[in-house]
Amino acid sequence: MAGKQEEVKLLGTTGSPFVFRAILALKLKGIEYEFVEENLGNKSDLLIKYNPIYKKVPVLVHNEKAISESLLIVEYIDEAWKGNPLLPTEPYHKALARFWAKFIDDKVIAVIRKALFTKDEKAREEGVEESFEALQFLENELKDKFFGGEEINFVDIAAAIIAFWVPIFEEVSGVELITSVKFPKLYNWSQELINHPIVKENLPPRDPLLAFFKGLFANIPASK
Ligand SMILES: N[C@@H](CCC(=O)N[C@@H](CS)C(=O)NCC(=O)O)C(=O)O
Ligand SMILES: *[C@@H]1O[C@H](CO)[C@@H](O)[C@H](O)[C@H]1NC(C)=O
Ligand SMILES: *[C@@H]1O[C@H](CO)[C@@H](O)[C@H](O)[C@H]1NC(C)=O
Repeated sequence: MAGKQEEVKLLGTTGSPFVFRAILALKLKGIEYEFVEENLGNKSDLLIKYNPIYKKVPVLVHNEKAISESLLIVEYIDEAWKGNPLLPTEPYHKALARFWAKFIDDKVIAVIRKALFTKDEKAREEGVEESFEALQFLENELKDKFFGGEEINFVDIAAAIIAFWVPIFEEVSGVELITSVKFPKLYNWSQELINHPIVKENLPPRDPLLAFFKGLFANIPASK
C-alpha cells in the first residue's frame, strides 16, 4: 500500500504528547510524511477543515482523508501500512492492548493531572493517591522490556506521555510519582523507552517544554 503516490500529512504541534504518538507510529513504520506545524492560538483553515469537531491536533491526512484522535491514528497507521506491526493480530490480545491504551487516556492521565496541576493541597494528596493506584496497574502489567514485549507496541506508544512528559510535570510541580523505588519496572521501562533510538531521535527538545509547563503551572491559581 505504501508507495510513491502516497500523500501523508501530519497536522501537529511540536511538544504535544498526543501528536508524538502519531509521529512515533509513523517513524516506527518507516512512513514518510510531511509535518504541518499548527499554531493552536491561531488554528489554520486546514485544521478546521480536517478536524471541524474538536479542532485539535494530531490530525493525519492520508491522500486527502483525515483521521483525528491520536490512538485512532496509530491504529489506522498500523492497518494501512503493513510491516512492523504495532497491535497484536490475535483478537483478545488486540482488545487488551486497546484496553490499556484507553486506561491511560481515561484514567492515568486524568489522575496524574489532578496530582501535578493543582496548588490545592487536598486535591493534590487525593490525586497522588489515585495516581499511585492507577500506576500500580501498569507496573503489574509490565512483564518485559516494553508493554509490547521486546518491541515497542501500541501500549508503549500510548504510554510515551508517562515516560517523557510526566517527569517534566513532576519537575515543574515538585511532586514525584514514578520513582525507581515505588515503581521499579515502570521506571526502568520509561528509561528504556526514551532511550530507544527511534523514540530518542524524535522526542521534542526537553528544555522548551519544561519552560512552557513552568509557565502553565505558575498561572494555576494558588487556592482551589
Ligand atoms: N484526545 C485527543 C487529544 C488531543 C489534544 O488534546 N490536543 C491538544 C494539543 S496537546 C490540542 O490540539 N488542543 C487545542 C485545543 O484544545 O483547542 C487525542 O488523543 O488526539
Ligand atoms: C492567523 O493566521 C493567519 C493565516 O496564517 C494570518 O493571516 C493571521 O494574521 C493570523 N492572525 C493572528 C491574530 O495572528
Ligand atoms: C532495565 O532493567 C534491565 C534488567 O534488569 C537492565 O538490564 C537494564 O539495563 C535496565 N535499563 C535501564 C535503562 O535502566
